[in-house]
Amino acid sequence: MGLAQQQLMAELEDRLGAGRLLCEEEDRRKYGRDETEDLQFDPDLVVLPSSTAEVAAVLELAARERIPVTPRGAGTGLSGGALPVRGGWVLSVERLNRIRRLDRENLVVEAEAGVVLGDLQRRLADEGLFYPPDPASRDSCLLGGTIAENSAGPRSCKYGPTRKWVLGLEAVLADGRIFRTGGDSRKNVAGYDLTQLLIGSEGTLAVVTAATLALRSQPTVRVSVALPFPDLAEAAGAVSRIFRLGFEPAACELLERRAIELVARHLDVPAQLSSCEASLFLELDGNDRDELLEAASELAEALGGSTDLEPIVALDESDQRRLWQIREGIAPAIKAHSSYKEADTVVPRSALADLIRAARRIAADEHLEAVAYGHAGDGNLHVNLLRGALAEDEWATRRARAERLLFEAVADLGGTVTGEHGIGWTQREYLPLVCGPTTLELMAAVKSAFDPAGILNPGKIFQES
Ligand code: LAC
Ligand code: ZN
Repeated sequence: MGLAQQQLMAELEDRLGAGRLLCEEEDRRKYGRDETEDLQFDPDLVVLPSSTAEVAAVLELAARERIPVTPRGAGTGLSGGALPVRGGWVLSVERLNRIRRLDRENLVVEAEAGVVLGDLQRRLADEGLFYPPDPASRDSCLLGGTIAENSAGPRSCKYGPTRKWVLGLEAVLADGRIFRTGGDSRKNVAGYDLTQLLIGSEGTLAVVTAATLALRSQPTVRVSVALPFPDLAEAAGAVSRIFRLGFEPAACELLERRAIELVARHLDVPAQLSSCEASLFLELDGNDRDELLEAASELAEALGGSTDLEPIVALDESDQRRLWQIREGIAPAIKAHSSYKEADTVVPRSALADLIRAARRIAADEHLEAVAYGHAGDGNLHVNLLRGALAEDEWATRRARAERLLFEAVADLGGTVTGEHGIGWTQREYLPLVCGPTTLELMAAVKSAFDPAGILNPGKIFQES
């Protein structure tokens, strides 16, 4: 380490106190990766501030020295958003982990960016309160990361993604200035909506240090239904019908046969699900058990009419958990099975069957396997391209070709190139498929209004930064 670097570390330590800087190789490696395939970019230094003022102090110093800063939650992201691709510092918000205030009367909570999402949700559920965003990583991901990525999961079908639940933010600009957006109000049209602009901005505009969230009361009853289909296109086609018929499921997920086969290597899967071509997993929620049971059987009747495969209706909490563990087990099962590349595709619901056909054709042309599953109610399928036995260079070429063709097909179907995982580092080349040059210019202008020196999470979203 050079003298200048040592002086800078001393200055940082002076501002934050001892034990807040990690520079050992092991730590730098740990903070140099996330859950995105096999990428690794080691930072020069990891900084662990524990308050908004300390985040501001870190950014002030970084700005003065023009050091790139990559904000980080728990590193559960799937598009490389938290990777320090230009080196510099990783700023982890893990120590900003306080729930600052719970306003039970107005159903609002203010929590810091480093609170584990699942911990917050359980704490709220103990009081009958519900904060719906449910990414699969909820037991490890941090609130700040979910805001940066506008995370979502199965229940966004009824409740929408993170952005629907954030009323206000506290954040720090790249130059160290602290600012607030929004507030506790459920309606707010006072000026541009910077809260919504920051949500999903992937840590490129500011470091979010705390958020004010809207809550609602917990539904008291949930029913889960798994519907097996003899044909994948038929399952996909059923999705838009569910909504046209007036059902409002909390979750509506599609799992194709291969996805279930891979999970079945790790978990028990009921026979009718492992023997069918595709399944829809639905969750209905509300406060009236009889009403929900009736809706569940109407749904099964309306959608499963053409097949004699028995639907599974789960009422018991443990039976429901078992079903949803199958769904949540897919991503880890794919990861355990093969190198893969995940495309976070979104299309209008009515085009889901076309999307699946296109994915299969494109993958087959490149001798790859495509496995699709995900949030069908939102038109959002995770299409995983699997490497299988291909050699490294062949895999790289074929994968890249297939991925581009897949996203072109998605754009042609009126969809988009990511529904919840973000553009981050890995998806940059596809953004122009769904944003015209003027839109991209506006986005770049927003970036430079917030961060004119370009030190905050550089290399992300835009291809040429
Ligand atoms: C899921 C993650 C991969 O839906 O988004 O399982
Ligand atoms: Zn997902």
